[in-house]
Amino acid sequence: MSRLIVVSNRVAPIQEGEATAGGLAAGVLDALKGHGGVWFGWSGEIADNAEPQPAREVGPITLFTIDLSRTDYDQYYRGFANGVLWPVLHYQIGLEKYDRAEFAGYKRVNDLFARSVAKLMRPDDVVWAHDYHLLFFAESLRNLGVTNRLGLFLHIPFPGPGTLRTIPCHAELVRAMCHYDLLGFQTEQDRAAFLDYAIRWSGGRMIGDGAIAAFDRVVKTGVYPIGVHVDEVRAQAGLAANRRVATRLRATLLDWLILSVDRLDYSKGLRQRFMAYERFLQDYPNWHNNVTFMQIAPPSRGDIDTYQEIRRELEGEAGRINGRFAEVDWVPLRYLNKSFPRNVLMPLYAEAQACLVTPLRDGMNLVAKEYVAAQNPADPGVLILSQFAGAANELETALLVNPYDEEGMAAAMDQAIAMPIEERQERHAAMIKVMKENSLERWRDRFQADLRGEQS
Ligand code: GDG
Repeated sequence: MSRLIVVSNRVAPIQEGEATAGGLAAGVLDALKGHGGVWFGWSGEIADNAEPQPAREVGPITLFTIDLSRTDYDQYYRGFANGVLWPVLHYQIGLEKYDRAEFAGYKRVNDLFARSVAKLMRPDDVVWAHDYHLLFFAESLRNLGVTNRLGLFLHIPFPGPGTLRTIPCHAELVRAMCHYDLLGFQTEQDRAAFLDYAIRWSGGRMIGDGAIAAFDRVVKTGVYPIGVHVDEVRAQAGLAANRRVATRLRATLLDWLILSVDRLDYSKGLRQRFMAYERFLQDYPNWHNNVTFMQIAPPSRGDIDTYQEIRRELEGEAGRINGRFAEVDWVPLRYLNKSFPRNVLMPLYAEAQACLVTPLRDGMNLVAKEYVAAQNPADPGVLILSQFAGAANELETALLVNPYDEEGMAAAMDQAIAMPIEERQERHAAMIKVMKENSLERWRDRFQADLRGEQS
């Protein structure tokens, strides 16, 4: 089989024998472990004379990383990727901060990645790029004369043309994406939005089997919902050695635990969720003293203004809600602005009778799937899930909510806590069935088969 080269903004810190990572990293590692291959990306370091680092071998995987200069980091990563693409692709156009120099910096770093990867490439290698940081990467490689098969999987949503067109360089973005051979999306809605733009605004033409002809190229598009290792999550959640923190937590709880776990990001709908919980405490006083809502929110992108603002805002709201409802022996909201090792997190999922996953938009949302996977099938908890998470397309028996509807979310919390065991079991079994079908292995294998032009 031809060699696989994976390219992503960051290369996950991997060590042999380490507990399996989540999401992207787990899928990529699986894909590379099988037949070996190369993983290329930014080292996470900022250096004035950015030079590629020496290769590092981890089992059959060769890791290549590159440092970024301060200007590249500011323009490519903080600027265009996280100040324009992240908000707009999550439909948050009010947060978009476009700057031409930053867009130029984004393309410059895509060129830098392409030049570095081109040096490593053999004639029959296939390249699998990940996410919104690398929309220009294929065009950069083509400009260097590379003709290998190139695919991109977009982990985040793709919005309709009305939203995308608020990005001043929208036409260039879509043209650049068409230099890939395969574009993978999380949901049919994302793929349809891309095709809508490509056909109505770029003169593209459907040619069957999800492929379009545009810009003198043929691009195949596909839907590949990312999954989790269901059995592995359940095993991690139940392992006695992992359960110490969960046991300590349980000892401090009065009865019910509602849990949320999200990177501290405005797309995750944390402020709306806090408001909905306040509404729940106000409208359903019968649960007072019995319910605890715990929000775990590891800080992320802390050097970007909008992320500092949401952090300040949530700290204020958590204090205000507790000030309003807490009793001497009951703190209704616990807000933990820190991360936990994965093997501690999975037992925490198992401990919670309900999980609130209510992003305003999300490509997939793996927390929702991990929570379901971690449950005891005989006495499972209830997933309350935003209809705007990609996962809602598969997890139809979750309690689906609109994250902009505080009363609706409050009612769902009440329904979740009061739900009879038979209904919980039924809903959970249906979700596990879908998740086993759409596993992480299937995501990895289907994308690679399509990228290599094989039958999946
Ligand atoms: C992007 C897309 C898409 C969270 N807190 C801790 C921790 N986590 C882990 C979770 C989960 C992962 O991080 C988060 O994944 P999500 O899918 O929820 O969200 P994003 O980070 O925004 O990921 C998303 C995903 O890519 C994959 O395609 O689903 O839509 O935005 O695995 O468990 N892990 C540890 N400690 C924590 O405190 N160890």
